[in-house]
Amino acid sequence: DLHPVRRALISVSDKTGLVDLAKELAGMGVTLLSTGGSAGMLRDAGLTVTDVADVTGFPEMMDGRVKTLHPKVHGGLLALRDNDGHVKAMTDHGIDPIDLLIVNLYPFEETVAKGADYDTCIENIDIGGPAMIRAAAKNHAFVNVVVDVEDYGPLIDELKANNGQTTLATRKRLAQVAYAHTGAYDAAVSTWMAQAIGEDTPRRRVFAGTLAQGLRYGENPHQSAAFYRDGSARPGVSTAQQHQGKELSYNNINDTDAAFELVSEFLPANGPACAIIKHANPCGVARGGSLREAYLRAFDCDRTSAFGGIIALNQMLDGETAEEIAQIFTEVVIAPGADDAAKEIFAKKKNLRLLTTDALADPKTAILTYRQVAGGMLVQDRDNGRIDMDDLKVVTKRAPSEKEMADLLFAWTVAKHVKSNAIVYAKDGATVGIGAGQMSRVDSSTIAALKAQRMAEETGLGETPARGSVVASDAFFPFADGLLAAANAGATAVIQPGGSMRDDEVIKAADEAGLAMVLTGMRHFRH
Ligand code: 93A
Repeated sequence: DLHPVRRALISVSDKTGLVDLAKELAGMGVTLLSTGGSAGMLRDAGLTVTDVADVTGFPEMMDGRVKTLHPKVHGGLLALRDNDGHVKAMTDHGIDPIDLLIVNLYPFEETVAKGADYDTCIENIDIGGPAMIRAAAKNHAFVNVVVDVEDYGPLIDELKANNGQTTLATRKRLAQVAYAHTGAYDAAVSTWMAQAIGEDTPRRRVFAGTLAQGLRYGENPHQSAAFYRDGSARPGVSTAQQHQGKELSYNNINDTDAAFELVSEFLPANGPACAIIKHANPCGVARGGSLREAYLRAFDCDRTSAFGGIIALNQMLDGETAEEIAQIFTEVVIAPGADDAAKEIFAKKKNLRLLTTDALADPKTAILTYRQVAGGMLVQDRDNGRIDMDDLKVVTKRAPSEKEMADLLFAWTVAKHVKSNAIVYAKDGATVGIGAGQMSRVDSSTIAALKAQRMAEETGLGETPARGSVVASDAFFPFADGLLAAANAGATAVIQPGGSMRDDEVIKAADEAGLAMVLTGMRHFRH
């Protein structure tokens, strides 16, 4: 299944490594064909190149829209070398076989990212390139197709090791990558077009990704798994730099993402913030004071659960905070930077993974989120919903104090990142009890109050920190019972969307219990 490379066609937009590759090929006696810009560059480097225009007998025309779309090219790529009819067709029409195709496409996504106008984006849709890539990939029995600069080196190595030939296994692998490449390219075009023409629900939608890393296993050891990037390069776990520790696992990546998205809600300008995540839910979040204090107060919320957790910080990790974090076992720490003192302290904790990003994630970036269901995908805008003071409606006789209001907004922000039904108690800019993921809101309330009680025991507080706290609910209280549970636990103020048929009943109960309550008019389900 070895097949020789005698004739190569080179047509690349990204000309990185091109000359070195072509020199190696020429050195092995491979004939080089090439299109305008690529041919010019190779000639400038002193190489002998045949213009594709001379092969086809047609000049490149229509601003380059038609360069390689010709039977002399496509016949050379598609002909089965062991098929008499195909061989006769080649002879009859003067078509020479092409054994190697080196193509990378017009930079469509880069053009869109630069904010180019509609016509410029359209002009950057490559047609001839994908046509050749798909042809060469189909004929991988004989033809090699290379679409990634990173494959140049291994290709040359293989040709050298096999006397100018490649194996069928290599050509199959290259073909698989090639089809993913053209597929992703058209996915990018289609995604851009949907947006450009204002189509929120296009009849067809495509998704694409590039392997970031293979994972040892998935959510459980019997599931294989991998991590793919979507090309958006959003700050977070997909772009972070890992300084130490074992490879991230599937669950680590999922939890680290949840932690970083949550902590990114808190602007560094408003002070340090820390979120500790277990199983994609926060088990403690705090803001204000020093970074070390924010960590310690997040930790205090649920010390037991924080063990083996994932910590996200909204500011550069410093030595004194690292010192505290190093006291217990933590899986991952992610922050927008870490100073030398922090790195030195962590260096002694071999199992701790330290990740740094260049920036926090912008919680307002409009992106789509996807969820798989049997036979399909659910697509929605990411929950970018945010409220400020103007959106809040005080519905009780008593209005929240300034301090209560600050804690209400904090608790509400955290609740957005807690699996529904979410109940979050907060006090002095820190969570003191979180109830997550229950099927009944009352159960979430009970668990949150229980957690606050547990916090009192773990930290040696005289009474439950729920006393004098505020409480957030991600969706409305359908009955007064959930609200009363919060009042009984000691909460003094409540934030919730409102909108229940029994709002009046719930408001009346709040008034009777002396609670201050604000309605957001916005819900934060998270399932
Ligand atoms: O406009 S095209 O879609 N029409 C073509 O026939 C064609 N053939 C190759 N673009 C075409 N290409 C692309 O030109 C290649 O995919 C590559 O990205 C680029 C290389 O052009 P040059 O060698 O002139 O820099």
